[in-house]
Amino acid sequence: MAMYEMHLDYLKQSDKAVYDAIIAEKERQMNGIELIPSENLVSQAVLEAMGSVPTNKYSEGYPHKRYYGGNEVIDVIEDLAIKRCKKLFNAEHVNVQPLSGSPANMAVYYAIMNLKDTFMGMKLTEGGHLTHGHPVNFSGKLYNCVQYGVDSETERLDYDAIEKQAREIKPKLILSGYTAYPREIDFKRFREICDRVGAFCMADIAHIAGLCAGGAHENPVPYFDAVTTTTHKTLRGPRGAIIMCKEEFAEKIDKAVFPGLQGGPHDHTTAAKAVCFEEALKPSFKQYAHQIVKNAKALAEELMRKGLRIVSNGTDNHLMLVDVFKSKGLTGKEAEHTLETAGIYCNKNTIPFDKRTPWDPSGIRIGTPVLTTRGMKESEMKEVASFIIKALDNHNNTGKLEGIKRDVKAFCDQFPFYK
Ligand code: DSN
Repeated sequence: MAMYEMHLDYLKQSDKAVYDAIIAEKERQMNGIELIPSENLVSQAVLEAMGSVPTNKYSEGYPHKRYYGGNEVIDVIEDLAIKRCKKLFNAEHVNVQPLSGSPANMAVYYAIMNLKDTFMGMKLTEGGHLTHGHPVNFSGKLYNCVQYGVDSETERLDYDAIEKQAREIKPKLILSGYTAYPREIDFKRFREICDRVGAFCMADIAHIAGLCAGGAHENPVPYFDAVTTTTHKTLRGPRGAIIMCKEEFAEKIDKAVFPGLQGGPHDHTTAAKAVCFEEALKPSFKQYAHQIVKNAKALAEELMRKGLRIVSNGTDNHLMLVDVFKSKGLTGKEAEHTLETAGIYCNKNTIPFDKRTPWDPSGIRIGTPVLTTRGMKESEMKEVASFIIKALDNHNNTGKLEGIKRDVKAFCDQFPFYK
């Protein structure tokens, strides 16, 4: 199992307050069961690339066509990132400059749609993201977003209903890919729907990019018009994003990223993205991707066996939604706080057709990327499920929760990662 050292010697001497806070955060990450499905632990190589001198450079433009001098080495870095990413996802064109997921989505909308154009995205409360057309977000304010959701019985996507809606609405763009949807997405069906209604076919695969790259889920990149993803979730790279698209949309999308929406790219992050893509091309990444799914299935099965209701009765990917309100009479906020007191980290989350509010919903969202990166397998998922149940059952007993936190630390100590 990987075991990485933190090189913070100079920081320790020069700024003890920040050093102490970083070490405390490392300890928190190492001592707890991290179940937030959008988080991960990056390799030392990614960490080192992030903390390196390309952070000093300005390089507006694209490789070999920059608005600043002195970019010959930055060009090498960005070319490497692009080449590796194309290979990893079998992409025709890649832009590695988006600073994060929201700007990446914004760039594609900006390139493809005019203001007030209609597009379709998933409701936030049923698994979509704010940038998928929520009314408080730019995507819902600048464009006319007609949202789709899941079926009320199955809590899964109903592709026929989505097609019917698309035929009526005739959107300019249809977005698939989600942040809290536990089932495999039928990307081929989305492509068909887009072709039938003449819509631009886009996916935001931020959550499942590592599963797509590792062969555990279908990779839509070769046949979608554009696919965005953050690089720091299951893909296990630095915080940032990329856009992959068909060659015919490359110029428009590149222009939307720069100069349309961003200035200088973060070249140290580009270097770390290149490192992440190379890591993801290794055979061990395939094993990791498949193990994430095996672990999530094992965790969901064990939690259901112990009486928790899991939305859609399980998972096909790295995450699941637990209906803690129905199962345990706790709100999502109470469950998140209870688990945190026991050293188990998750996030409160709405479940489909939630009658409660997003600030204090009925569910929690949990997932297995971090635990898988730490080397845990199906048998450990049973122990994780036991910790979760024990904590929820002792939600009003702080002494018990603190005891569980000590046991959680002893459990996590068996899977060291950063020294
Ligand atoms: N905030 C991310 C998540 O947790 O899913 C989405 O961007």
